[in-house]
Amino acid sequence: MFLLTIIPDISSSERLKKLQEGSISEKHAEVEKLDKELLAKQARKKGDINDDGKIDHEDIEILKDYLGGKSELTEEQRKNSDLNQDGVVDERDFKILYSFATRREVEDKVRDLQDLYSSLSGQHIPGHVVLNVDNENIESVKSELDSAKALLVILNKRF
Ligand SMILES: [Ca+2]
Ligand SMILES: [Ca+2]
Repeated sequence: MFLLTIIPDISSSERLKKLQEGSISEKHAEVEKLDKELLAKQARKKGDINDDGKIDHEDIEILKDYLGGKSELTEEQRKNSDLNQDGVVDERDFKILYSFATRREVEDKVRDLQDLYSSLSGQHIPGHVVLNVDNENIESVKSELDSAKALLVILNKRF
C-alpha cells in the first residue's frame, strides 16, 4: 500500500492491473487516490471557464459577456462558472471570480517585484505575500505595483 503512494505517474494499465488483481488494501488505496485526483481536478477547474489552466481576466471577460447576455456558456463552462455551487450562474459567482482572479494577479505582481528586488540587490526577501486590500482598491494597488516595478527597472539601468 505504501509503495503505491510513492510511485508517481503510474500508467493507466498498471493502475487497472492494481485495481483488478491487487489485494484489498491495494485496491482501496488506488480508489482513494483516484478520488483525490478527481477532486483536485474538479477544484482546479472551478473558475477556469475557458479551461486553459489559469484563472484570470479572460475568464472574467467570458462570465461578464454571459451575464450581459452577449454570449452563451457550454455545459462545462457553466459548471466551472458556478463558483458558489448553488446551481445558478449569476452576479454572485462573478464577484467571487473577480475577487479571486484580481487577487491572484496582485499576488503575482508582488512576487515579480520581490524577485526583481532580489536579483538587483542580491538580498532575498523571505516570507510570502499577504494581501489586505479590499476589492474597491485593488485596481489602484495593481497600478502602484506596476509603477514600483518600472521604477526598479529604471534604477537598475542607471546604476
Ligand atoms: Ca482560464
Ligand atoms: Ca452560483
